Amino acid sequence: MADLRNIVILTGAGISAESGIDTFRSEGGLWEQHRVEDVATPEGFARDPDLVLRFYDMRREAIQTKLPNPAHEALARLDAEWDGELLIVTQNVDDLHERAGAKRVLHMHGTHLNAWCTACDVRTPWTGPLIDRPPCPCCGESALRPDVVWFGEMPYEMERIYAAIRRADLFVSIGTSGAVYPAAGFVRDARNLGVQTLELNLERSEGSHRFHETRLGRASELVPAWVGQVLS
Ligand code: BJW
Repeated sequence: MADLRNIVILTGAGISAESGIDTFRSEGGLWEQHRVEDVATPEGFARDPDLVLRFYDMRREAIQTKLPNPAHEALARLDAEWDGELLIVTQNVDDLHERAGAKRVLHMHGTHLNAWCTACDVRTPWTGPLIDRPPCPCCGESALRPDVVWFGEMPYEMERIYAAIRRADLFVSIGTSGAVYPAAGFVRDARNLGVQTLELNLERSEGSHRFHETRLGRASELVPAWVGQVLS
């Protein structure tokens, strides 16, 4: 690790699982309880906005009762102590990285804690429900939706992510199934650029064969151990 300076970390639902937040594709996960097409596409929202707003109101309320776990805390420690470049690209819409103290975090699939006004295009911090169609604090229109990225929509800040991967010496993927693009393609992009790649996940993922190394286990154990190794 002597030449290690710039690190990009991709996190997914698995890092928040031990905080009590449901993953998507595990047994009993969110996509077993709800049809993706109904709750995570713009078409689903247009068809039945009440269903979608209730789904996100329920999850927005739930995440505010959850706490960061040792995996979030270890990444926050790495962020605080790492002198080189570091970017934590999270697919998660919870704020557990930030509540653990991490600063260099990018939410590529948006966040539960913003509302996005489709009338004036302004994003506003939001912790309450949206089901009653509250007015946008900026323009007054009742046109707020969750500020999350649904299938068919463009994830946020892709240029910044690719720029960080181009400069990286190490790409680490934590707690993601590798089922959703473009995030699932980052490991291939990194490898094509000669970047070292490491996966930390509970079980082998769809993309495991693409990584130089995969370590299997719980994020709350694997991540603090890896961070300790990097900082030692
Ligand atoms: C643990 C653990 C523990 C458990 N410790 N580990 C064909 C090829 C390529 C691409 C496509 C294609 N067809 C369509 C596409 C594009 C599409 C896509 O990828 N579809 C796939 C289904 C194939 N992608 C998109 O549409 C994206 N946009 C896009 O491509 O833009 C370009 C474009 C624009 C316009 C037109 C055309 C193209 C957008 C994707 C948006 C994803 N949104 C969601 C919802 C966000 C809001 C919300 O939260 O509700 O994002 S879906 C959901 O999946 C969520 C997650 O961020 C994302 C990834 O899930 P994640 O995090 O990996 O969770 P799981 O549950 O899958 O996995 C958890 C893992 O943790 C597991 O492996 C467990 O084992 C592990 N784990 N406990 C460690 N304790």
